[in-house]
Amino acid sequence: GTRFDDEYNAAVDLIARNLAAGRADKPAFIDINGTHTYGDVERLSNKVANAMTGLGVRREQRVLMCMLDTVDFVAVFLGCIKAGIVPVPVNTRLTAKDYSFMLDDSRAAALVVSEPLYPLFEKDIDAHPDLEKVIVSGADSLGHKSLSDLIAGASDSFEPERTRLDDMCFWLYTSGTTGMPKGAVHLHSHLIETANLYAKPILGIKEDDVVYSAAKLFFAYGLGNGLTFPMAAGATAILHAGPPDAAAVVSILRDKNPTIFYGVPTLYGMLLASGQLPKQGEHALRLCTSAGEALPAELMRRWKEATGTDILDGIGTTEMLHIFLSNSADDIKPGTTGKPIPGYDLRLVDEDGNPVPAGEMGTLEVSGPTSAIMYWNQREKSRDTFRGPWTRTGDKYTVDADGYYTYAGRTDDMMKVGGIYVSPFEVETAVLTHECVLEVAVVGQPDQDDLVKPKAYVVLNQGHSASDDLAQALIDHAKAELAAFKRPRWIEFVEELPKTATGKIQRYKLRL
Ligand code: 3SK
Repeated sequence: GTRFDDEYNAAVDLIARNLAAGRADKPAFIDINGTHTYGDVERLSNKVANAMTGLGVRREQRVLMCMLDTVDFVAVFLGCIKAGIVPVPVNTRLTAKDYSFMLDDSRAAALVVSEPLYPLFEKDIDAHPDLEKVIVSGADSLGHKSLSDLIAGASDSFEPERTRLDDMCFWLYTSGTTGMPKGAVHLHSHLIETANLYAKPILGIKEDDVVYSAAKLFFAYGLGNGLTFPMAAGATAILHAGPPDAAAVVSILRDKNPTIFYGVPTLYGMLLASGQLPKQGEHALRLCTSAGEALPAELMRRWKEATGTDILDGIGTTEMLHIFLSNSADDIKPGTTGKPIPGYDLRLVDEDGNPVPAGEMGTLEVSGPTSAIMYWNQREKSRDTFRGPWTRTGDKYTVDADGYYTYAGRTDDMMKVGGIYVSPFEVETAVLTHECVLEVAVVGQPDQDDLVKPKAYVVLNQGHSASDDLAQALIDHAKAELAAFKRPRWIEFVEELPKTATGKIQRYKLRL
């Protein structure tokens, strides 16, 4: 076919640059199964590309990936991209209902799922008309195709699909205030752009870095941290398949010697509370990053005191793929999100979309080369977010005379819990199905570390009275309906909820 000037394949680039630099035998990823070199990543991703195309998955079709952080994730993500297939990594902590929606919304032709997560798909696996192949990664393939068998049987050389810079490359789902998640569509050019604009200049990532991201690869934040950035620089990434609890993270920091650690504020709080953090001299860290929600200045100070390292707080979005506003190593202002990263333009606008006067609070809009092009099959929501060159974040900010941005909440009712968006409506729906509940409103409330968690204000049905046992029963009930991190942490029983004349709940009156 015709050769285009803008021919480019993101997976080919991320691997080939390392092979060309003589890094075929250099460790690229270290996971539960050992060390995988850049040469291994080339071969594994070629095998996945051959296996997928051999199964009949075609260019531009979607492959839903519900996978733990191991080299299999890397091989499937990059292998699909090499073949022009569109991987859609999804959060591994969601419910069967969420996955069912994503399979239908994406019309995925194949699903690759890590064995421990398969039960969440099992019940209605045959109910998705477009889903033709199910591939299980793990020791037991549970009656489906096994990723390791497919890999073992496939050739390790592959002629990549001739994609272009502006071709659809991968999607990432993001939650909305109402309704179900939206698939943000990203292009081949976006991955390397995030490395060039953020990781190289702001983190100064280099070949001799060893990175560890507690944020998993399925998050936009984790994908850049643990895959794009180390590969763009020829560095080494540690992948941990299990939950990033304090014990696991502490042992990685102590034993695996990462030089860059990427976390979220909730985790920094947990690590500090553990009392087990390695002191300076007991770890190899040179830099840490935080995103997901604003990092309280006090946590930053305590981390520096405990470990001797700085945390660079920044903000990105799934839509922009990675961080566009950040503190940097030589310019940290605690309690702020820092300054715009060169290559991105930022502005604060009012409700009509007009820039606000200097010093006033406004909604943050970003312009830059990594913006998703749309939400799949969501014209109205796409038009509302992707406004010409500007992408609307929904976050409110102020900027001071020196150019530092400070987070000031959301324009909608969304909360960030442990770095992930949670819709109050979804939590309310889960509480409301309890027989004792008449009405409920959920808002974010700061915990002891000043980090937001859901709190439910509940009006009880007649005949039921408030008690601690009932509060716990409501939390347990919601937890059974929701992904666990979305459960309310506190219940407050009230006589009535504040409402407008037309009956709309005024959540802002409940926020402290
Ligand atoms: O939550 C963030 O700040 C973030 C950072 C990088 C990439 C994606 C996101 C949502």
